[in-house]
Amino acid sequence: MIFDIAHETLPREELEALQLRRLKDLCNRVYANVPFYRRRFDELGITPSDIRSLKDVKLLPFTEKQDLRNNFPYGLFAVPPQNIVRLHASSGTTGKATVIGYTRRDLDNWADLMARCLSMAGANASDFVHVAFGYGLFTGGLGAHYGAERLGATTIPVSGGATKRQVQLMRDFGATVLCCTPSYALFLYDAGLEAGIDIGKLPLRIGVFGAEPWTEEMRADIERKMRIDALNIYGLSEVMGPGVAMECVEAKQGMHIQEDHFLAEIIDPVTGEQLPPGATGELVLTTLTKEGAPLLRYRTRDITSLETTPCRCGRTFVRVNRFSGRSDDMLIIRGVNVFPTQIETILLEAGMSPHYQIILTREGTLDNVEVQVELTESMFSDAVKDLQQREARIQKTIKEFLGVTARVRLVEPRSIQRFEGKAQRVLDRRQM
Ligand code: DLL
Repeated sequence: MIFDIAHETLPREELEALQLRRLKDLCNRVYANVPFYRRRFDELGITPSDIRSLKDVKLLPFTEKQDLRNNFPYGLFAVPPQNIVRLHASSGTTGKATVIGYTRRDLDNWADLMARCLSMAGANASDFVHVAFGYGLFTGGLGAHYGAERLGATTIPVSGGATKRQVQLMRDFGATVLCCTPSYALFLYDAGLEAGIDIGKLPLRIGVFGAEPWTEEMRADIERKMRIDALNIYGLSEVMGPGVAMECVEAKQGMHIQEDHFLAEIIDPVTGEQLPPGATGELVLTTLTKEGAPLLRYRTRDITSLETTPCRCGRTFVRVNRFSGRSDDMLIIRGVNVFPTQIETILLEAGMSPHYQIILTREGTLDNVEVQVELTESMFSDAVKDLQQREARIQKTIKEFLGVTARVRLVEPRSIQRFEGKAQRVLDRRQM
């Protein structure tokens, strides 16, 4: 079923007319209300009235994660505080996270868009939706939650953690839709088997999985083990949260971008030039309808291409293909975003040497992180007990500030390889 047939099947011409109307309105709003954007427009010598066609989007300035950090916390909001009814933030709590504010209308649109996504996956009002994305500042849990409610489904707000209990709840409550990261889905499956519950034999029929990269092979594995349709969902906190794009169950070939709310471009990540249809590059998104924290040409850093051929599901929205990577060094560890520099900051604040390496491995279905850091000469002579305490302290700080459990290992001075050029801080040995 198509949840919002009027919008999701709009003929291209009408869709583009709607996008242009919304883009013009957006430019007027940010020019009038966000000094940051007004300055950018002025610097580029443009005004909102220069946007006459969708092609003119090229004239507009990009927005980057750093711009949100520089304007932390509320500098890019376009409405007064009394109109903001919710905040979310991306991980990275060492002071400068990225903070997003939603008006009532933003939340309403988000719920609609997530309801569309669940419906694209084949869910309906009779479903029992088990939401195992984290609830909190992360957008996954609450995003899926309000979408499931909007769809009219029975929503089960479980959040993450307590894995064995989750499987029991899935069995007892008769979950038919599971929302979580793909790696967690596999973890749930294994935990179920250990507890004597085979998820493949439960009524579960749909998985809505995202927030981290995964592969076609992983999809096949999940679908075979759990006997479900496993669909890919995309989003990012800065742009809204989950629901920016979603795969349809009919084709399972790329995620439809909700183009009536988001204008998508693919650019060359080095030159910033727009690339022709079908080319691979960085996805750039403009939030056409957001009121609280609208963004012009947000650089997602996600590398992909757009698929414009008609889809058999009947939706007219273009699709993004599976992401092949990122154009920055952000790591996604069990669905949590981490920049190596955040770990570095913690190490340095703990008085450690600046020589460290982050090693990622995959044990079974889950990511493991080890942070190796060199002791300074003076620490090297410390008692073993002191060193262990130091390791434990750093581990705790990483968990507290970044939300990931890392194993910290202090190693001998000068034992980590030195590099002549750019240091290779991350060894990603995960094989997906
Ligand atoms: O991960 C929002 C989300 C929640 C999406 C639940 C889907 C489901 P952030 O924490 O801001 O937001 O991380 C956004 O995660 O730029 C991508 O690099 C990555 N990502 C999200 N979905 C996918 C996906 C949420 N389906 C960043 N495939 C994005 C690959 C994904 N990468």
